[in-house]
Amino acid sequence: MPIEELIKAEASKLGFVLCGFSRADTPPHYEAYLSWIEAGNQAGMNFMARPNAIEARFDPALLLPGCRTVISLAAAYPALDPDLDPEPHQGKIAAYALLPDYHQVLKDAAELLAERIAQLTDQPIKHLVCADTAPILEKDYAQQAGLGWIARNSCLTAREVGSWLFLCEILTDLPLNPGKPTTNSDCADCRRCLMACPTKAILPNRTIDARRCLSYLTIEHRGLIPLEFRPLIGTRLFGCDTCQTICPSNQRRSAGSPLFAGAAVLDPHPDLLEAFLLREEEFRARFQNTPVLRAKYQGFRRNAAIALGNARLASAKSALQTCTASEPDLVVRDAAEWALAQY
Ligand code: B12
Ligand code: SF4
Ligand code: SF4
Repeated sequence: MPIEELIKAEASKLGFVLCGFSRADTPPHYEAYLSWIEAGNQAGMNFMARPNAIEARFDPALLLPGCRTVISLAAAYPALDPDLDPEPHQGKIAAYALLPDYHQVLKDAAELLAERIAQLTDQPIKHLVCADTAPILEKDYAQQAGLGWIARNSCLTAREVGSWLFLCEILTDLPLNPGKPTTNSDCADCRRCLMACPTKAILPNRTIDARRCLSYLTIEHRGLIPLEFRPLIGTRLFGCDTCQTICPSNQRRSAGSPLFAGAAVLDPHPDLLEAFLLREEEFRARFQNTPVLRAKYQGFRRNAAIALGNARLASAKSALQTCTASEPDLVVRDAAEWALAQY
């Protein structure tokens, strides 16, 4: 059996649902990334625009000297049950964040795969694992390797599993035969994600204006959220799944990769008032080792206050009033003041 097939079989045994190979060349849509940065679409994510990150995305050999192949891997996470609508007093956490932190889970599995590749080839290989941890255009390489297409909602989408996927790569000096890039997309004339996006953050070239995206605003953005977006946040506490939930490619519900089998799963719809009242140590304990920590305590409570304002929960009014009177954190206090003004 060719080495590429053996590697795919090992990847599948380790719990990856997709695996493919591309040459470590400049990714085909590198220019689109440069224009994206030039237009400021990265918002406050300065790590997307640092000069060394811009260079590394052009040439993976700057991340791994001698790099010849990018092995793209994908693991699936379970989508939320679309019939399970939250109650008015409940918030929403995006599906990807309900599991143990994918950065570590995928990295560990990819390191094991690299070890097995070295055994298969009977030679030490130089390698670097990237699991949303390095300046590399992950979706572009995945599409080049034939894992799926970049859909209009900007997500890498595969026929078998839709877009509820995490991506990761092994950069290696091993020369492997590249796969066939995915050239077709199932989007055709569909525009559902464009219509469903509450803030119209999806750009015509399948990229996202992070300044408008609720995923960015509730996860990455530090400080006050601009007023125009606050009503559109609805009851989202962390992340946004709207442009994926609406997508016809996602209508088959996958159970997720074996990589996450048996893992503890967070409640996707926590009680909003309880979330708002969490103390810092409770926040850390509840979301320990999950992506939710990325919002930090301040961001999470800011989001919870805005969600309470949008839900106009009578039971939360006094907690919001107490917050406006005595909360030392200006960002949280501002969100609580805004929330009270919505009643
Ligand atoms: C920055 C970032 C964000 C930002 C910006 C989103 C974005 N799409 O750029 C924010 C915080 C908003 C975000 C949100 C989310 N993210 Co994010 N994010 C990233 C990150 C770190 C970089 C993405 C990037 O480089 N953006 C810059 C733009 C220019 O590049 P691009 O998005 O790859 O866009 C390419 C295409 O548009 C293509 N292109 C350009 N023109 C054209 C034209 C055609 C016809 C075609 C086909 C393609 C094409 O070229 C571009 C360059 O490669 C990646 C990890 C990584 N290192 O890649 C994860 C990543 C994209 N995120 C991921 C996830 C899970 C999410 C969320 C679903 C989380 C959530 N539920 O809230 C949302 C989805 C939002 C969305 N609709 O994209 C996954 C996506 C997996 C998948 N199936 O695609 C990734 C790959 C992380 C991972 N390793 O699993 N994210
Ligand atoms: S909703 Fe329609 S246009 Fe948007 S990504 Fe899915 S198939 Fe493509
Ligand atoms: S994640 Fe939400 S806000 Fe961002 S592009 Fe998709 S639907 Fe729009």
